[in-house]
Amino acid sequence: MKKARALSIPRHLPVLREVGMPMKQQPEDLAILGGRPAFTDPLHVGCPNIGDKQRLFARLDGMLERRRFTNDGPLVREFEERLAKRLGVRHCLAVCNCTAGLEIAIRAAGLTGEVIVPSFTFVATAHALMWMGLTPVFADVDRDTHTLDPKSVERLIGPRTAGILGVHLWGRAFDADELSDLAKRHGLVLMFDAAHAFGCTYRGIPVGRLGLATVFSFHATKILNSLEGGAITTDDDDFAAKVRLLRNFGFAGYDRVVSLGTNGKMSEAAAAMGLTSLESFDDFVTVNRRNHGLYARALADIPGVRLLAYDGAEENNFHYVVLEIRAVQAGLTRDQLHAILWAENILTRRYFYPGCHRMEPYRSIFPDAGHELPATEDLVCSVLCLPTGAAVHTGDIATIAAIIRLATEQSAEIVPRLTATTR
Ligand code: T4K
Repeated sequence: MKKARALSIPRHLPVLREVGMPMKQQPEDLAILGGRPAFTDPLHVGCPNIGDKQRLFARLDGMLERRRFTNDGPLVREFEERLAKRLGVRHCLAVCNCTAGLEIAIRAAGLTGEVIVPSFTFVATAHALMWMGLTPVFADVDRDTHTLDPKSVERLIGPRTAGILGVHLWGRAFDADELSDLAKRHGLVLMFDAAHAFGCTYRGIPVGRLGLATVFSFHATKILNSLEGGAITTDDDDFAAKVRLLRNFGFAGYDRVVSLGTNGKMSEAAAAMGLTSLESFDDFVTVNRRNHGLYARALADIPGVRLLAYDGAEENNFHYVVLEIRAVQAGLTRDQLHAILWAENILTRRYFYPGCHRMEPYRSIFPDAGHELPATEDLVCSVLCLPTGAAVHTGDIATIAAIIRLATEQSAEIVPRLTATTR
């Protein structure tokens, strides 16, 4: 029988669990009001998952023995092959990070003019377009799913529109059929930023097989990580050939440069980590699913606190635990809860506040973009991501949920005592 590999789980020392201190029960227990922080070490959103260290060391040892560190080495090729097989795509091209991957994919697709993209995403999605000389045009997202709203996209299509760059935010694959129809009807290129979505499906189809191309991130904070890294997947042979040239300075042979290019290559050390991470991927999903389920049960009946659910009919990686905080029902704002949790060393993140359209250079270029983005404007002020992954213990989740419950149930007493900046 195959021996199950142990997950390498870094040890946090949550004060409550380690010293048997009772759960926080009254406002004075909160660190923000003078109590002792619940955790001695910070709990992060995005603490890296680590697979089997011995397998990683063996791969790095082989790399050193071969003295092949980069430029399409054997570990990168093995990583690409395994990823392509898992995703069921013809081509998977590893790159140094997702942002460079997006830039390369955008150039390989020959896009010019405007590309429609959500504002509710990590700024890299918009920056990649701008960096390539394109204009990102910000569409709104669906309030429930947080992914592109096709109706908003359609309203923005104009004579300069060349493509749509959808984002599988939080690993949730969205209505790609409707976007695909829209793209076909208007002759637009459809591509996806799947930085969050490795291992997820849409109608049973793995993310990575939709549109002309999909770009993944294997950054340290992602469920599958290669320290820094990413990959471009496509079923289009010509597109793949272009990407291959573009990521390696346009070299088609030792001395033959046939196009413009950049350095978008993945290193062998990154591929060693990526392969090791891939071997533990299913374990990581198991841990994330467990964590998500624990949060869901612990937070279920708290008014004004909604945990974003994953579609049970699809495969999900459960990598982001996303809350929406509704101040009227919860009794406190997202930012107040954020401040309360940070004081406890629970380093929640306000992804993706304040929205790309409110960041530079977009804010100066499109000062009025917010008027067309009501759902985005609402979500950037209500979404809060909680820590998860292999570094988070089940007891940690109980502690975090208990603090959220205390903060909301006793908000009437707590909120007036918060400092002016927090309020
Ligand atoms: N598209 C989308 C939709 C994305 O979300 C991203 C990246 C991209 C494109 C671009 O992908 P890459 O080019 O990065 O491959 C983090 C990540 O840096 C970023 O990759 C990710 N999205 C984004 C959602 O999260 P920050 O600014 O939050 O990073 P940082 O340094 O604050 O890290 C988050 C937390 O993780 C920290 O509080 C501590 C912890 N951490 C982080 C690192 C790097 C660790 O514990 N260990 C570590 O090694 O952006």
